[in-house]
Amino acid sequence: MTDGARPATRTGQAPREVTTHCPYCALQCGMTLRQEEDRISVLPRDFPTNRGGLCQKGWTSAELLDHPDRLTTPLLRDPATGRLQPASWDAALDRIATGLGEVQRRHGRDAVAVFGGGGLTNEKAYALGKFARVALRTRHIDYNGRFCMSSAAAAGMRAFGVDRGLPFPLADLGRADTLLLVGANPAETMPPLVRWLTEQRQRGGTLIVVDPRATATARQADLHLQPLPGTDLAVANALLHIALTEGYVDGSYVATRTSGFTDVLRTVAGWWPARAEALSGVPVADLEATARALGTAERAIVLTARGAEQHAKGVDTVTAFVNLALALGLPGRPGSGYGCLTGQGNGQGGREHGQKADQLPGYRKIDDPEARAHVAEVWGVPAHELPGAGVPAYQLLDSLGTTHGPRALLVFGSNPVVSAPRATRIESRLRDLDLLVVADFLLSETAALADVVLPTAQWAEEDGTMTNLEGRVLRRRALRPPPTGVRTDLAILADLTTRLAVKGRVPSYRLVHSKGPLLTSKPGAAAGERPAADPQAVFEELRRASAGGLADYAGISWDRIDETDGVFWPCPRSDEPDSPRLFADRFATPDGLARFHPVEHRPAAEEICPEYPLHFTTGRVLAQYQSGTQTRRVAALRRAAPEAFVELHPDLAGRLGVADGEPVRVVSRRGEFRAPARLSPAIRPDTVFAPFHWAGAARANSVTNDAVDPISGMPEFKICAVRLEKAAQDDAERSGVSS
Ligand SMILES: Nc1nc2c(c(=O)[nH]1)N[C@H]1C(S)=C(S)[C@@H](COP(=O)(O)OP(=O)(O)OC[C@H]3O[C@@H](n4cnc5c(=O)[nH]c(N)nc54)[C@H](O)[C@@H]3O)O[C@H]1N2
Ligand SMILES: Nc1nc2c(c(=O)[nH]1)N[C@H]1C(S)=C(S)[C@@H](COP(=O)(O)OP(=O)(O)OC[C@H]3O[C@@H](n4cnc5c(=O)[nH]c(N)nc54)[C@H](O)[C@@H]3O)O[C@H]1N2
Ligand code: SF4
Ligand SMILES: [Mo]
Repeated sequence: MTDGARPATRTGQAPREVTTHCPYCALQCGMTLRQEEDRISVLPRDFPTNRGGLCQKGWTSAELLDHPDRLTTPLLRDPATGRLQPASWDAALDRIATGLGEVQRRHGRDAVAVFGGGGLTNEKAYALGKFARVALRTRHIDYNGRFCMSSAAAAGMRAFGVDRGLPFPLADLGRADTLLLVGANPAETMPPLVRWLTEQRQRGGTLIVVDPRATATARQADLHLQPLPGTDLAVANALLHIALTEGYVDGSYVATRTSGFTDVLRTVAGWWPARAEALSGVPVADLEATARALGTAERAIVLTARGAEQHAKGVDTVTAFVNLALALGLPGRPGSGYGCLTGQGNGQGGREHGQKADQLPGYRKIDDPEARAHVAEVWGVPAHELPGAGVPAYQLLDSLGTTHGPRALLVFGSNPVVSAPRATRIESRLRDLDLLVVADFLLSETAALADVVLPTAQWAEEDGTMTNLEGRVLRRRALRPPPTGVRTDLAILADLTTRLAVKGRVPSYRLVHSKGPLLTSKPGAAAGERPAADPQAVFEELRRASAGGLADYAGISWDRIDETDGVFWPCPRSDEPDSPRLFADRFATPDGLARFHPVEHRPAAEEICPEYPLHFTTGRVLAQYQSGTQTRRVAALRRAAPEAFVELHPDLAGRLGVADGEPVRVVSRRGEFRAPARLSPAIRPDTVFAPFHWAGAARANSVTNDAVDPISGMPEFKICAVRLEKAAQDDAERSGVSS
């Protein structure tokens, strides 16, 4: 094994205490990490978003650093036994370079694909996109952000010309007179954010939550609308209908700051409140109260999250809420606006720097000749050699190993075996690959299928930047170097590029370029001499690549971030202020006007029927994170949320003869999973809910639908048709309890 595991950032003694941010969600709570002897502790830190608050995941985040399950050596699948065996870095990198070379020689460049994650730092997201396009020269790169943010991103782009989750600082929530949360459960998904909701209500504001379940968030609301999953679009159109008839529309704002309102008038005219009530189950009186609370407020904010977005009509649903916000004159008005609650740690930055199939750094479009020329210049390659657009995540995963799809895949920062929709199918696609490479610090369910597993550094072991849900660029700081045998993702990309070059896959001019660090240093350079593995050097290149783009980071430096509480993009110049609030004077569209788009309700991709008579929806619990690879291994979190469950209403349970805690089987056209029933009056009686954090027989994604939004490619995680059976029953008896 070489000792090149050390990242270039490892200079001198690692600090004993660093100010940094939580590794998990997009709130990116400020924390201090302290190392005393062998003990690493997490201390809360006063930061503008969390004000000293942390959730249980944040408090326990350091536990994984020295966890016994931690990967500390590469693993290679032994062809004789079929088992993963420890191997040297040289052997692992050689196996990958040879394998990628073979696949590309036989099937062409696009036969290799890259899958990234919204948890990667900006530097890694950028390097990964560049690695795909410059070193592998494949068009196939996409990432798990498609599952997360893409519908709100697409809706924001088409309405405002830019996609920044919150176009205002989070603290604005605390001062809103009316706050509408649609399909968001921050009490579990971003607990420290609740302080802003509490402040809002203490100031006399009105909180309205739209969720099919009376969640911990909805229980704090003044008004809870409990629609059937998948009917938010109709609810939004009805709210705009009421706003029109009751005179809440801001005519002068609509006239001077927007275009396209007349087309929207036509569609919402048909959405009289009783029609929306019949479809969604939300009483007319509640719709009217909501429209009134928004329409009469001085400061009103509308926020969406995954409940509204993870649908095959997610873009149109978000657009309907954006239309409502625009008609009321909210975006750009001080203290008001529309925003989306970004989810993953770097969900925002991860979607700006080139991990998306159709995108280049700075949120540039890969099919835009000017964008290509700019980025090619920074990268030192001819623009015509940059590949074109690939395909969105689900389409990519579903094509793997097939006659028309990639035959090799590299995964950085995602666990699709648990988190992809219709996961049984995706798992089998992954098994069909000629070569699966996974970089992770734990053996995730996806890594367990890999031919090569590369042990990578954790968040506290490398520097970098993250962009939080407000578009605020933050510094993540290393407390200590990675353990022996472990390399950072950037070092892995640099080392892989070198191997590819040695194997003759990458012409050397791409490797050594005078304009700054490319992916690696010269082939054969001494271990540790990897400018491309230095995150700050990568950030400097990212600044140049993003300059002039929508997400312009050119004026942001690590020093500037250090001197402030983070820097909001766009920030084109280092000597000018950043942009905490957008849209005060104009939108990012060519004419500066926000655009209305008429949108119509349509049914879910899969509707209930006698065989599958229940609506199934999915989401999160406080103590587990995403595919659970990390949090299922933390003792305190396992105690708090030990296993999957199926939430159902006592009336439904009564009809099915299911008792609380009894194991049930949830069955859809695509598969089934099992978990104990959890009876709760908080859910609609026609709907069943399960969290998606567990694997194997308890994997909720074995049943979810893989229908995707036609614009964003986001899967319909939030609704499909299922039936429920007692799991104890014999297969032969199954059908009896299904309605
Ligand atoms: N504890 C924890 N926190 C997390 C995460 C985690 O895994 N665990 N993940 C992070 C990430 S990546 C993300 S994206 C965010 C997600 O944050 P949220 O969007 O808050 O989380 P979800 O639980 O997926 O969905 C929110 C709510 O949508 C509701 N819902 C389901 N179907 C519908 C529908 O059709 N309409 C409406 N209006 N609501 C519906 C669900 O009942 C659920 O309460 O959380 C982040 N924070
Ligand atoms: N049914 C259902 N399914 C869903 C959702 C839902 O609401 N319902 N939500 C979707 C959403 S919003 C999301 S965001 C996805 C998330 O689902 P995934 O994409 O699976 O996300 P994670 O579980 O965070 O996976 C991250 C993996 O990368 C590793 N990792 C973490 N940081 C790094 C790093 O810096 N480098 C490397 N190399 N590895 C790292 C972790 O150990 C973990 O194994 O799930 C989606 N799936
Ligand atoms: S809310 Fe999110 S960022 Fe804050 S401590 Fe919890 S997981 Fe970490
Ligand atoms: Mo997400």
